[in-house]
Parts: sequence; C-alpha cells; structure tokens
Amino acid sequence: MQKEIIIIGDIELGGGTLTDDFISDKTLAQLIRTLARRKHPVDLVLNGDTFDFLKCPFISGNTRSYPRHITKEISLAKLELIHTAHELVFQALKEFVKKKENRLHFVIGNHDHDLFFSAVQQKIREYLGRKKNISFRLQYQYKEVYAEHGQQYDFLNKIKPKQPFHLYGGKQILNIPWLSFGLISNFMVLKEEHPFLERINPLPQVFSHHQAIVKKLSWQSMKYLLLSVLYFPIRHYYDPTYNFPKELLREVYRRIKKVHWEIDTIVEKFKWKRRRLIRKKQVLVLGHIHERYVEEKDGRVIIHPSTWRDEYLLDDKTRLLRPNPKRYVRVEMADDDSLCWELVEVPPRAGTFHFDDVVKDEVGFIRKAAEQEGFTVRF
Ligand SMILES: [Mn+2]
Repeated sequence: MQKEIIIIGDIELGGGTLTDDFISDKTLAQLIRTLARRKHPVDLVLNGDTFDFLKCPFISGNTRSYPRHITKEISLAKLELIHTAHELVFQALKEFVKKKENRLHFVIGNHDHDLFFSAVQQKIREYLGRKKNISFRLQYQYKEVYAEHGQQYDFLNKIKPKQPFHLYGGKQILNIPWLSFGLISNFMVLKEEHPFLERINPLPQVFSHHQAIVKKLSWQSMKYLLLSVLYFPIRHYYDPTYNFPKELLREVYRRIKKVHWEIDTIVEKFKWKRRRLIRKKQVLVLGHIHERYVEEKDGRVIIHPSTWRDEYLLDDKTRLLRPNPKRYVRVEMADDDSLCWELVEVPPRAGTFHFDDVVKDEVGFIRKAAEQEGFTVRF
C-alpha cells in the first residue's frame, strides 16, 4: 500500500471544564495508537474543530472568563488546559508522529481559529515532540482525496483566512466570525447552566420538550442581535470585535424566526462553489455539521463523518437519549494511486439515558457520561 489516509473531524477537545464535550479519550487514543503501529505511511487528517477553544474558558487565578479579545497569551492558556485535560490523546499523537513517514495535518475550523497563532502551532509541536511532519492548514489534498472543515460554506461561521487577526490596543487578537463573538460573550453562561442539553439533537425535539430553554435562548439572541446592531457599534466604536457585518442581519433574523441554528446547506454550497475541484477528486470529506452524510455519484463520494463530541439523539416518543457513534473516513491508496474508502463507525461506550432524568440533574449526567467513557472530570 502506498498510503493510508484517516480523516477525523470535529473532535472538539475542550479544557476539561463543564463546557468541554469531549470525553472519548480512551477510544480516540486507542485508534491513534493503532495507526502509529501500521507498517505503511499514514496521513492523519484532523479535519477542523479538533480543539474547542471557543467554549474553553480562560482561567486566570480564581477567575474564569470567555474574553472576546483573544491574544496569543489567552490562546496558549486555553491550550494548556486542553492539553492537561486530554493528555491521553496528545500522548497517542506523539507516538504517531514519531514515525517520520507519518503525517499529522491539523485543518483549521471555526472552533480552533486560535491555530492561526504561530505560538499556538509551536506549542502543539512542542507537546508532540516533533516539528517536521505536523502541519496546520485550511484544507488537505492528496491526489484524489480532499478534506476541509466546511465553515467557509456556512454564512455565519465563515472565517477570513487572509485576515485572521485584528490589531487592537497594539496587540494581535483573533478575527473570529461574528457568531463566535456572540457565543463567547452571551451564550456561555447558558451553556454552563445547561451543559447537557446542548449535547442533544435534534434541536426542534429538545425545544418541544423544554420550553424554558426556548425562552432563554430566544431572549438572549434577540437582545444580543439588537445590541449588536443598534448599540455596540457606537458604544465600542474603536473596538473591531464589535463591527457588525450588515449582510448578516437578514440571515440571523431568518434563523431566529425558525429557531434554526444548525446549518444544512453546506454540501450544496460546497458543490456549487468548488465544482471544478470536485470534478478532479474521488473522495471529498467535510466536517462542521455533526450529522452523518454520504453522497455517492459518478464514482465520487462526498462525506460528512459527524462529530466525536459526546452527543445524543432524542427519541421523540420514548424520550430516551441514545449516544451517537463516532465515525471516521479511511482511505487506502494502492501503489498505482487507485483507492478505496470506507466510513468506519466506532460504537459509543456511554449508555442510554432518559431525557426527564437528565433535565433534572444535567451536571450529574455529564459526570455519569464521562464515567462511562472512562474520562476523569475535575469539576
Ligand atoms: Mn465547525
């Protein structure tokens, strides 16, 4: 075999706090260690949102906050939390890159925009004990295989790769999308109050069984939107993180009205915008949306393998919460460049919960899920 390519997206390693939704360290580390022992070269593509910097707090002394002016010092402090919480995964990656034929590619997503800081990249290389076979990029391409995170086809989470930073107060700060600024300064309180609810899909079902959250969410969104348009741009005139891109207004309004925050048109937009590239590829992998999607046509496949975060599917009738399996894309490339692919499913270790029990004690069930996955929480 010429090469094996493994594509894993939306792992979302967090800071080990209540807002960290990744608990499958054992399963993931085991998979990476298996890859490290292969006899042929392996490309491991972590397809964006590998780290959840967005929902990771900045802890300084006794204060915990979600600052919107994200300097490299703040990103590094968050990275340290993530490293401490998920050392098992870092250790496995370290073992993987030790072999110089192997390549580790970090594709940048909207939750790990912080990877644009070269100091953050350097620190990761330091943690993994290697420099050469680790890369940070916006997309991965090898012959007829292509992967990118997909936030560029999502109006609200689109990043600006050519201007990843603002200059503010003489310092470089991250130029993250408007929605990310909103999440950081308005919705993290809600996420801390309802850490488990945010792991449950589909949203309309969750909302229909939990009216209180709908009220809180609509009120928060409306308040933030109004302030963003009418007040913040004046109050914080010199602060680039409060610039409001007007073209978002219509889209946001439409989404609030429909209580529709999930993005469902990424594949369609991707197919239109990258039609020339798509014609040249055989396997195309996107992330960002946390749903499994496979589209095979004319000897070509487009795949969303879904997330590695701890997520559940709510059954409307029984009100049971079933943990979603984790998935990754595996491509085998033969010496003559011919390839075969498969979407591999990893069964969850966590068990099934009842929605009504979870709602009564969200933190308790966050702990229970972690316990079942063998992940130690520190809160
Ligand atoms: Mn994303």
